[in-house]
Amino acid sequence: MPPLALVALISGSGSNLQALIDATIAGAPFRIAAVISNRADAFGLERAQQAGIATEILDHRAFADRESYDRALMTAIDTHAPGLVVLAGFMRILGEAFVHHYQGRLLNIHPSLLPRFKGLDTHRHALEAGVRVHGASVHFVTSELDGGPVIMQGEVAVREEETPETLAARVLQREHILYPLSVQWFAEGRLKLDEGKILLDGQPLARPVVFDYG
Ligand code: NHR
Ligand code: GAR
Repeated sequence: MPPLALVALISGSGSNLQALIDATIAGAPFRIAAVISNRADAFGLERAQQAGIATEILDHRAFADRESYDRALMTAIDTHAPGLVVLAGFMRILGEAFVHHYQGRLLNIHPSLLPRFKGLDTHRHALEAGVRVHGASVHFVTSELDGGPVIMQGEVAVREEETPETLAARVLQREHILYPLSVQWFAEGRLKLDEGKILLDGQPLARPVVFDYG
């Protein structure tokens, strides 16, 4: 079986992209066909070029509305005929038509233990809420923002004198384990979305697979 082709969407540093690149170098059963960024200055573009991966910049500001941006993004992605699209620190909300087009083959990694702390600035919100445990989640994307079914989570214990920055750094380390593993399971055909529910190895997933910090 040829390895699964995926397209990664990024906006920034691309450290999650790097974790995926490193997994492919280590023999994971997928390949990154292209990296698309909505920002020309995203460092992840350099990571991709370094790895010999095709890159494209698609600046949302050049489009009249969200629908036309989403359409251009779909066209750019589908050139590569990917079996999976991953959001890797991608910062633009995607519309209904986009999400529907990639239904069951669109993943996101979000820096919180969903359903808590959807949206942006999650580490600050987690500290303000006084939680003892924080983390990251990999989920299938649906049109409900950060609301799609969760596959996998990695927990991080919140320490004394934590700042959003120190917390973000430790959550990011967990992300770099979670995302390549989720993509590997998908590539192996172990992970599927079936009528809005996750199947792992053909069985409904009652709750996310959690990697705790203990
Ligand atoms: N699209 C859909 N339909 N569903 C999801 O679950 C999505 C999505 C697009 C991106 C990532 C998400 C995250 O992990 C994601 C999940 C951006 C925003 C946002 O508010 C919110 C959540 C996420 C990504 N973006 C602003 C917007 O107007 C722009 C913010 C900026 O550019 O800095 O699109 O957290
Ligand atoms: C990661 O923490 C990712 O979960 C988060 O941004 C960071 C990107 O880091 N994503 C979002 O907040 C999406 N709204 P990276 O560019 O180094 O992978």
